[in-house]
Amino acid sequence: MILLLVPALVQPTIAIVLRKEIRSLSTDEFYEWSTALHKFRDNKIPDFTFPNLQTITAFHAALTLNETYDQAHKGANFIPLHALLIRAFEMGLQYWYPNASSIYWDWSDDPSAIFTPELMGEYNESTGVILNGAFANFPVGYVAEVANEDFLEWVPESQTVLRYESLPLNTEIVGRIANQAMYYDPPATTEMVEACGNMTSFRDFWCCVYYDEDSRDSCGSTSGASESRLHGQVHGWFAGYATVGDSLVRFDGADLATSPNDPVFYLHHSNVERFWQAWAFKTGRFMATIADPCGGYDEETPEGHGIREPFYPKIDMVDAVTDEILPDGADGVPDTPYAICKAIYANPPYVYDTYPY
Ligand SMILES: [Cu+2]
Repeated sequence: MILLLVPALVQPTIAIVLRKEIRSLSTDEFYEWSTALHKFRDNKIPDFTFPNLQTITAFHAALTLNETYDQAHKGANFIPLHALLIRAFEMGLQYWYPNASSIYWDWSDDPSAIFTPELMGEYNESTGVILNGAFANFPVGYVAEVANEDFLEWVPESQTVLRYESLPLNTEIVGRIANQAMYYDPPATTEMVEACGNMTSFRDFWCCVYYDEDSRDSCGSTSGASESRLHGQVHGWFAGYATVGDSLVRFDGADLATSPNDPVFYLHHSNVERFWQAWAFKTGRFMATIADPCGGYDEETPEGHGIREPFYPKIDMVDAVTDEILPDGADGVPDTPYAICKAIYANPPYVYDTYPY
């Protein structure tokens, strides 16, 4: 007992979070995680950049629907930006339940197996309504309504669009119709996941994760390229479509604007982050330099995705998620992919229970 206390007295220790696969949680652990998620949705955390779940959704939407470019997808920024979002989510949950973490969903292993009453819930296969479990009839805030919240004061309205009039972007209650083979390929196999682990630069790694094999040559192009079974297809696979009138509408989990409304978003992106950390431990950190802490970041990445290009909207986001691990924060340093790679490679605040390579 004394031995355990001594290190804490000598120097403040940094708690490194262990992220586990959703199916390895005990019943109590899943209960605590899902309860924390509900609290994060329903309450405001004082003095935290992302005081509730909807703020993460709105921030993701602001980056994605930026009038000039999608700063969250289709470019190298995709990996660090989503890493940051799930870290923010994790810290939000920890406010309500200190042992919570950004657990992940290893969809390369029997992906349907999490849609059970004990975990993410069964769903009605024609309406998408979640029938049971912790997220049955899980209501979420409209992004358009979230835009009225105080936290978005830093969004200059003239430049950021939170929803397009022509697209029905928001689903009031999260729903899903997983396994729609007619629209989406199933999630990647372990072999496909492992292939990305062999990439020798950050650029090749993110291109492998984001694009379908046939489209990787056009990595970074904003049109005409199809997305991979490691990310985009997985969103569509678990969320699916709803029929509204004569048209098919994406459920939140597959909608670029509102995907973080669906708790499965965080499970999926934590899995993607697990790939990144595995790649970083195997390759990235050995290639990292002061100028390029990501380890081979794409010089020719699309506009909005440069390694030192600040996120827009500009908030002190990196500080918000790194203050805990870097007591001085990164004050004065713009929020960029550079800042995230530097913070997370140098001193990762989380690790995973298993890695794919
Ligand atoms: Cu996204």
